[in-house]
Amino acid sequence: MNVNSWSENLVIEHWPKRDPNSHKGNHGKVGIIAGSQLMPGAAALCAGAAVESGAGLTAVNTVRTVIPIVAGHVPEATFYHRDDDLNGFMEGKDVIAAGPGLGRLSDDIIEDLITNFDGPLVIDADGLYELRSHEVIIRKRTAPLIITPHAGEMARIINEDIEYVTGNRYEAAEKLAIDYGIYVVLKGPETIVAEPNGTLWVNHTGNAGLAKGGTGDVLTGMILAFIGRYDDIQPAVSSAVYMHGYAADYLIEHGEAMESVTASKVIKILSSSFQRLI
Ligand code: B4P
Ligand code: MG
Repeated sequence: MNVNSWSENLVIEHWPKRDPNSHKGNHGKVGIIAGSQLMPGAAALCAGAAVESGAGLTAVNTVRTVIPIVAGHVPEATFYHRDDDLNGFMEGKDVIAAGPGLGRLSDDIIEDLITNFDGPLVIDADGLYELRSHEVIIRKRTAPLIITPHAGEMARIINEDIEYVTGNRYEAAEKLAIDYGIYVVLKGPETIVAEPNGTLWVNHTGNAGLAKGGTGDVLTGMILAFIGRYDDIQPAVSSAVYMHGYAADYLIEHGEAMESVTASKVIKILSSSFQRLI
């Protein structure tokens, strides 16, 4: 098994410097399909993390009543109604993430994206719920697909129990990545990024303060923004995972109790985390 560590040096080496002559179109036009009546925060956290991670243009597709809530947190974002034609939302996007707080009745959206969106697609959270039923269209897809399950979500996708996943993390991530031809980000302490060819990258930043609702939505927004800014998928995904954990570690260094780490605080400290590392 080919397991490598994604290190601080690799993050710095691959960091995409902002060209002084660049404009917003050069830094990724990213789309987020997230949030629902009872989970508006997932969309706000995901979009806030994308903006704070340097995305050039961030568009959010969510339900009508959630738009003012997300806009109140992320005024930089633009919005699309969930009921509107999905093709219009896909148009012009460099990368799309779907799933946080989406609710489990939105699987037609996931199917449509896997089939018709021709850029990198990140699927998380509720978007993963029926993933196994899409294996045929996933294998047919040629553009990159990145999935970000925690152990519980992974267990459902591969039809095993959670104990199997936690006891066989590397094997499970590698097998699914090769089988479906996708990138698998298996979250948890020491998050693993598996490439479609089976190469594994393990992350060593982060702490148990991240074991709290909403931090996964932040990671999805970061992965989305990083993919929009990098040339290659794996360095983007591994660096986003690294910086997400690094930011949580930085909170602890700044005197935050692990109990009081929140997803919103991770977003707030991203800027000084980037500043310190890069
Ligand atoms: P969900 O409703 O799916 O939880 P969530 O919204 O996905 O939370 P969030 O998006 O914030 O966190 P995520 O794990 O994605 O939970 C539904 C059910 O699934 C619950 O009943 C829950 O008990 C169960 N469940 C959830 N996670 C499980 C798990 N790992 N194993 C078994 N059952 C589980 O993202 C969290 C982020 O924090 C990731 O980046 C992760 O790597 C990081 N993180 C979490 N714990 C960490 C730790 N100890 N050290 C370092 N990093 C950690
Ligand atoms: Mg999650």
